Amino acid sequence: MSGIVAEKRSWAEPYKIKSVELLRMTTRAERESIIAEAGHNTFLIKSRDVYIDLLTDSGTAAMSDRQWAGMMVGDEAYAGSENYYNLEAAFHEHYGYRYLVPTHQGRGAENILSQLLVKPGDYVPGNMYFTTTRLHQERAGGTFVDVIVDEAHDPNSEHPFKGDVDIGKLDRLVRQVGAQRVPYISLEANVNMAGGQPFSMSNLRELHGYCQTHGILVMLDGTRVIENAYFIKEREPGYASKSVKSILREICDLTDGATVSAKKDLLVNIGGFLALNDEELFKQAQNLAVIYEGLHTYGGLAGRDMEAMAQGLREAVMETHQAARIGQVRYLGEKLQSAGVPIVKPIGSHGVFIDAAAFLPHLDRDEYPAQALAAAIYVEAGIRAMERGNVSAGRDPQTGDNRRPNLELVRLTIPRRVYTQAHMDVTAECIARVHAQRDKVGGLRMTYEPEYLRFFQARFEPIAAR
Ligand code: P61
Repeated sequence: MSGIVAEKRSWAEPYKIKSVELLRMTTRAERESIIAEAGHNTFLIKSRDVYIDLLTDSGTAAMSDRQWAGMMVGDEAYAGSENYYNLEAAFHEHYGYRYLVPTHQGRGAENILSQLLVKPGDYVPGNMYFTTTRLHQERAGGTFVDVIVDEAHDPNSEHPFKGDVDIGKLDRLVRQVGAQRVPYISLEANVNMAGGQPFSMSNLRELHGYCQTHGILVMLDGTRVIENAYFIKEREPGYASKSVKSILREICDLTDGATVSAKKDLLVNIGGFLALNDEELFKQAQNLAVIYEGLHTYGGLAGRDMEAMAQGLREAVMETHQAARIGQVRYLGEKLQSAGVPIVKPIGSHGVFIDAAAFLPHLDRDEYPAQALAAAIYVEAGIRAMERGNVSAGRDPQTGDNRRPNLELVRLTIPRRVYTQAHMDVTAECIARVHAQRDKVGGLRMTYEPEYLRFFQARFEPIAAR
């Protein structure tokens, strides 16, 4: 392919559409009462009331015809399902870890890993927190310590690898508490809370060396590791001619295991797994799996789900898929940038993250600007986004205070293979309209706060008009 078409449409979809799902339009008046009823929390809106659903890229992908065909060869035996062995073969080929424990989704794997490795009083460093990951570490008695590079906390930094670990920060922690109190580092690929930002291979190699010297395991959160591999190919010197498949293997070979939510990279609606290289740990993990997930050859999944996951993995490592996926996100991000909307830079892999603090500078962080902005975007056009700021960060377990993270973001998350370029255009136009009237967006007060992962179920009301 050559010429203008190939240049301008380099991310064109490598598939065509065979089946569609009809959407329902609502009026602004309907949406105003829907958001009030939902306590100004987009997690509490019914899907039928949403036009374009950018809440999450988790479990929302469109499956291919081959994945649907795989669903028909589900072997629903309680033990030893054929689909487990098919998944295991794809897993060995593409990730290369020795042992696989399927789980119902990512947090099932996080629960098992944290229970296995974290003891009360331990510290678990990580390249920024993720909500469920940190909660499982804390419930096992550990304390999470953020060791990501400073640039990750700055929405305007153009650092190409904002997911990198600051080895100096890690070393300070290890010197302070002793390596025996640090069972592993939790290394997330394409760091979600930072805006979908990758780590570099050179940083991983240095981390691997450091951790080997100190007897600390490197546990990957591989939920979006294939997208991270694509960024390495695009951005890191020496990787342009390597395949995404080989970069993925190189990443996994430098880590000791992984927790994965298959609902993202792997193009399925449900599923996850824990990957390990150590045989003893694997046996213990299989044993915990029967308490929390189901037998170790299905881990809470139907046989057909495992078959769809195996096929999803084969499709996820295709470069044409990644080019279209990341290209579409970038298309939306660039449109928003040219409309003057403040977003996290560089544009990440799974969504465009609006800088709500810059968007609504008149609101205090304890008036929840990102929560208020997500609600305003819904009212404007029926587009559902997600708060990723003060509400998501929760409270410090020691002091009970809001953590007030530096990043106060609204995530426009793009499901894989679901929406068209016109949907991206409509989204950008909607956000630009809200931006033009940003002074009118008022703050919120929290009226109900659940104890764990409060952002899912919290309720808010508008603070009286200013
Ligand atoms: C998401 F608002 N992510 O991004 P599970 N690791 C990573 C994830 O992104 C992830 C999990 C582990 C979701 C769903 C979700 O605060 C939230 O399969 C990097 O969801 O159990 C999930 O995987 C957990 C949304 C999760 C949230 C937690 O939309």
